[in-house]
Amino acid sequence: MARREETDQEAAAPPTHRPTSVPVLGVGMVGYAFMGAAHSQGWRTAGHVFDLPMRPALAAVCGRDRAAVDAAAARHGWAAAETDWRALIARDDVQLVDICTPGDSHAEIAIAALEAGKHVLCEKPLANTVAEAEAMTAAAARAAARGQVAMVGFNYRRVPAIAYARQLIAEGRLGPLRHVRAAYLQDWLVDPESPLTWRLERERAGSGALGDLGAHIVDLAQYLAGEPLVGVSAVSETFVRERPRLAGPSAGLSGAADTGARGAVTVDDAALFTGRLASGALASFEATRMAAGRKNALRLEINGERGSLAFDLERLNELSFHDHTEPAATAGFRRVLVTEPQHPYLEAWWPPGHALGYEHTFVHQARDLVRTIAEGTAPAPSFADGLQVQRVLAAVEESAEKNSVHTPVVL
Ligand code: SOE
Repeated sequence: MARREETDQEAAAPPTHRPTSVPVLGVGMVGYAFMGAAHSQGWRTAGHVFDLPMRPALAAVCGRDRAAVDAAAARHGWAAAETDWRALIARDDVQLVDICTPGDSHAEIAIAALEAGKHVLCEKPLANTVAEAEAMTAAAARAAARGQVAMVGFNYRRVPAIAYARQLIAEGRLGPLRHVRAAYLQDWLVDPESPLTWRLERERAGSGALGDLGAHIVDLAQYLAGEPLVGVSAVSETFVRERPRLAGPSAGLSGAADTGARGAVTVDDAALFTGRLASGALASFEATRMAAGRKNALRLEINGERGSLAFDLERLNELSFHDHTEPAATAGFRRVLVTEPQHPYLEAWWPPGHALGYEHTFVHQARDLVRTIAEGTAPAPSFADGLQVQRVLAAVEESAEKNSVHTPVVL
């Protein structure tokens, strides 16, 4: 049941303390920027909302700059701070390594952590190349034989409305699928003077909007459909090809100080691609950081023979459902408010109608990972799932390269 109002007696009773018999799961996190802050909140909160078989402990956070990582530890509630990820992995109070760094360090850190006997959570996309993702997946398979868990952080699977959409599709409420339509639209690069950060350099990020945003919608399309993409065709573009450099930790490779220097953008600003799923269903994708006015607009529509589902991350408590088996006179998309206790994850939160937010997806991710580790079940999404996404991204880039010469429209 959703958390109900306390009775007067309960409110007056002395605070009950959580059982201390639950074993501790020591977490060590590498990176402390946006994703580090979001993951920290998930680790802090999960054990206070869900009854978990292990209690996450924020043992240590790691970052290169001593002053900055000490400040991050204090701000986000980490017990210790390290400046070398190898020292973090070696800590006896760390059983799980959470990787929140740019993609160019995912493989090295994840493989070292797995080989050191730790569980791993790695931010998306899994890696910057298919080869790296393959090596990580092989290391995860070896580690699984030792009882270790490796998960990739596609957190949007843990939006209750998306998890519920997956349930409805798996139950057959849409029937055989015909289309998956996905877009992830942001606009933080519309200004050509937005600085050159690591996300705009291939060596650090692997790709641009494609890996940053496209990875999410590729994972969600395959997760919701329950089947992989088997072919893609793509176009991509870099509209702004150089930008001012920044100094400091978010700077690009050269980290040029305030010299006024400008650097080359070496990744895509936008990628549009179509795909075919294993069943023959068709899919279309848009990933861009140039959609002026769209802040975090991840939109999905799945069309089947018996009905359709639609979702917008900017209205993430809602799921639109059209049941095509209903009489046409009364059929149509209806808005399902996904806040009932029977909806995924909601049993632990608030009464119906008390909406959740973006940060709750990281609490759900922490809950699911702790349960997977305690129960010895297979992680989802696994590194193999992350490798499949990486293979789709590589195919998109290969197609976009070939399609750089479009079939001319004869005027
Ligand atoms: C890009 O700005 C970004 O931070 C992505 O990297 C995250 O994966 C997404 O959840 C929010 O937007």
